[in-house]
Amino acid sequence: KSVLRGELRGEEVLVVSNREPYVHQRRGDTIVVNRPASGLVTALEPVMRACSGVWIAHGSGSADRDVVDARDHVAVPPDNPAYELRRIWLSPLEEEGFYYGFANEGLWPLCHIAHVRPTFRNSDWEQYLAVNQRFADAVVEEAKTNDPIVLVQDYHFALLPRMIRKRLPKATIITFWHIPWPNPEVFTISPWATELVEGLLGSSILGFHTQAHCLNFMDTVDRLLEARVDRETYEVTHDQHTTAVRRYPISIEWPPAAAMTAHPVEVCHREIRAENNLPLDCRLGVGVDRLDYTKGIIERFRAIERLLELNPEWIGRFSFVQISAPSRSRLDEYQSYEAQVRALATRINERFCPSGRSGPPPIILKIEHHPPEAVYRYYRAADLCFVSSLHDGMNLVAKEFVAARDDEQGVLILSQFAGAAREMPEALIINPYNADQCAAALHLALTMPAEEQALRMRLMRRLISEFNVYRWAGRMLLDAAIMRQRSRLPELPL
Ligand code: GDG
Repeated sequence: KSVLRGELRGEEVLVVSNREPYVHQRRGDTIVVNRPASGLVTALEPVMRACSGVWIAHGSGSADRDVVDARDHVAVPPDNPAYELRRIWLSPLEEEGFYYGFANEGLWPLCHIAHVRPTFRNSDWEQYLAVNQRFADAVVEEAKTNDPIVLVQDYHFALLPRMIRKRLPKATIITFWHIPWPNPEVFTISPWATELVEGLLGSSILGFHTQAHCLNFMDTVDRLLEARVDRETYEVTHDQHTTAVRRYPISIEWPPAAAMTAHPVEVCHREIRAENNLPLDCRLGVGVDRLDYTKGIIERFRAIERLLELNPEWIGRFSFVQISAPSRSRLDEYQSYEAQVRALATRINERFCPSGRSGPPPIILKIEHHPPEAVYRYYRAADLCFVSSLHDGMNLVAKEFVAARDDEQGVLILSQFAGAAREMPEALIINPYNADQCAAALHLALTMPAEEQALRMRLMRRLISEFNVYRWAGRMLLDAAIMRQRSRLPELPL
């Protein structure tokens, strides 16, 4: 944290993200402030606290301004204001086209290999363009200097870097793409592939979670544009501007906030089983995801079914709690995914725990938002955590489970298709499409000796303690600071 403060001293920092770090809701005459559960907010909040800049975000509840506190500028955090939140209110048409349409029906499936076809509509593109322009206007309005550091977050704002660059040519623009970047064959499916890539190349630094995503991006540029792509220095020069393409694997807060580990592991173990009507000796697995088709929840349940087929000794002795926060539920694809998840859980439970027969069901499905402390109680109560993403930029749940286990027990089963698998090979790495392999991993996890669990857990905890979220933000800002210092050097008369 102190490194961050040092690098940021005297610099103006602006953050742009779709989601706001605090949601202000009206309850009668009072205003209740909530912090949404989001890895991105956790990662950037310390940066903003350190530099007292401005965070520009889409005001949640745009559609219903009566229930939100509709001020454009608010000082946050509410208890100890350190920076300013500037909210952009989107009309229903803008929200539909920009957020639901282009970002989440177009770019999200385009960038994830999850076999859901992306939908690209002209009307969505127009809103995406217009909303990116509105955010660019807001950045220019909020900037007090002509060379601020601007941190642009995610696939909602691919066009923003270039728009800002045109109006603030001296700005240092760091863009972080939180989701995977696919290969050029896939990316060029988008009718606006060239515009998107040109937009991103307005950045000074463009960050991804993995080296593979950096390389895919550079290959895409090579395919689409007249640009110089240097695969040794990871730099792309286009239109006389150079963008450094860098890997910055995101992480989580370390140590976790005290409230997350306030309940001793034994207490969590006992209470969570009691709350779910499970016997004290019932083995427990946990999954935590937004209810999203990229997370492989169906494949996870099939693996549990396969475990019970292959190792029937676990029937009635193992339960899996799936916590799923509803997400993007206005979209058909998400509604139908939820229906499939519910139907599969019911079928598996009926098969192994028919109604009338007592005993723990194989799957306990909780489709509702849980406060982060409640999620951590499950992490601490479980024997294993199962992350089965079909494709995932990083996956913070895997890291949170490890951070939660200060008792050095518990087994992480982790998809080879999540960025996190590159950093934590000590997890049981699986292919979520291979039900038999996943079932074998579940059995292995349930029978793993305590010493081996501790050995694996210690290695993963060491990684996260060192490469925590402050390091993620700090490394990006340090690279930006070096870039700025270099650009201020006088030109040599040679
Ligand atoms: C994108 C990329 C990348 C989930 N359900 C509940 C809940 N969560 C919390 C988890 C975790 C966060 O949401 C999810 O983070 P992930 O990283 O797993 O996934 P995405 O939301 O898809 O995030 C991803 C990330 O950006 C950061 O760059 O890692 O690859 O797709 O913190 O705990 N939290 C609460 N209740 C829930 O029901 N409180």
